[in-house]
Amino acid sequence: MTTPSSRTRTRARRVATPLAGLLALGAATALAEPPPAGNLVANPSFERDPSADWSGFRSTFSQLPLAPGEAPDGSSAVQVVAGPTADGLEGYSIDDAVSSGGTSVPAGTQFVASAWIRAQSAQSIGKLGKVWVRERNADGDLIARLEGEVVLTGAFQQVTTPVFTSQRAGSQVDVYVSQIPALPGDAFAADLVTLSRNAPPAGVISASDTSPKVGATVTFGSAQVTDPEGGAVASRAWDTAGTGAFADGTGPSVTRRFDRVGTYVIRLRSSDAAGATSVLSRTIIVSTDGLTESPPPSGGPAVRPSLARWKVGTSRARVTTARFRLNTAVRLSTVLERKRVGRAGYQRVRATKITRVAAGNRRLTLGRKLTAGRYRVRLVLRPASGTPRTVVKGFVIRAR
Ligand SMILES: [Ca+2]
Ligand SMILES: [Ca+2]
Repeated sequence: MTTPSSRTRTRARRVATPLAGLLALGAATALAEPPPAGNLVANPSFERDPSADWSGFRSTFSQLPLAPGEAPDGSSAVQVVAGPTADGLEGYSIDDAVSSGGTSVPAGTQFVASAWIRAQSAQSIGKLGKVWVRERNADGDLIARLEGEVVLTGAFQQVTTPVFTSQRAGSQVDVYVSQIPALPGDAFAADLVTLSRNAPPAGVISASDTSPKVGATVTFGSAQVTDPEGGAVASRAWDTAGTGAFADGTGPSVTRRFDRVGTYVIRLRSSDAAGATSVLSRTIIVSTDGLTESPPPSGGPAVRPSLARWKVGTSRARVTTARFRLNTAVRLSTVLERKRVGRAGYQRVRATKITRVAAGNRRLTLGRKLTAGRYRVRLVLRPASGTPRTVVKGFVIRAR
């Protein structure tokens, strides 16, 4: 059977003869409220030909002109007729032809959908009319969905979903209106379909020192973390200790002192007034000489390679290696430099060409039997998509 994730979208086809005279439907309806500000649905009220903006699932559909005052909004609705494969499980529906809610939606984004719906065939009365918010991945596979439902009568009724919160980053979110269960010959009419979105706070955590040395105290701020809808950020919780407990402060900024060399991830969980919640993070590398990573891109793509457990060490055989864990496959190149003794600047020791490196635990040989001195290694990480990143780390080879 066809699952919702693999729905075949059929182009709208004008029904040659509307279901005229099937029954005396169309009781007068109170006019709907105006569409909510920010309704994301194109052609939500079917005042123009729906074929460009809507597609059918096991159905055909057409614009339905209505008498003055009969349509909840304007002078037309849409008539959706069950096709031969409409059944009791998925019924039949009219779907937005493009994902109204977006094709790269952040996790934690809230959606509410609504529609006005009535039976348009005698045998549809008493069955369920539904409006859905649906989240799918980029391949179209279903992640989650949520419906509001009403028992169909001959009069338009408004049906609204509960608040749906998107589960994964990068999803596509759409809206559709269906009737379940269904048999061929069923029909419903719908009008004023709305989908509104409330995204969680987004932005960049600021750091008072992006290249801290051991012993530095760094202030992290949320001034650049704002709500996309323009509302206030209602709550904040910081995790500067890396415990995941978000128990390190609730103010606009926090401070942390770094007493050891290492890679630290600072997290900020923030919510808007409606409860849409995001977790943003910032990686800080603390070194002995203040060398550190390139700053995170402001508003850039989500995909960015990151390193964890980034260490440089020298074995007894005096092989100097860098060990780290990569969160994504990258093309990697390195440059090793040694500080000039008694002079400013560094001198290149060796460089590697670009190689493909898989995600996971990695170990790189930087050099063998390096002479004593102060070094730095620069890693340039280029993910398949997203922003390249440069990470620089200093280390010291002591005289034996
Ligand atoms: Ca309308
Ligand atoms: Ca918001």
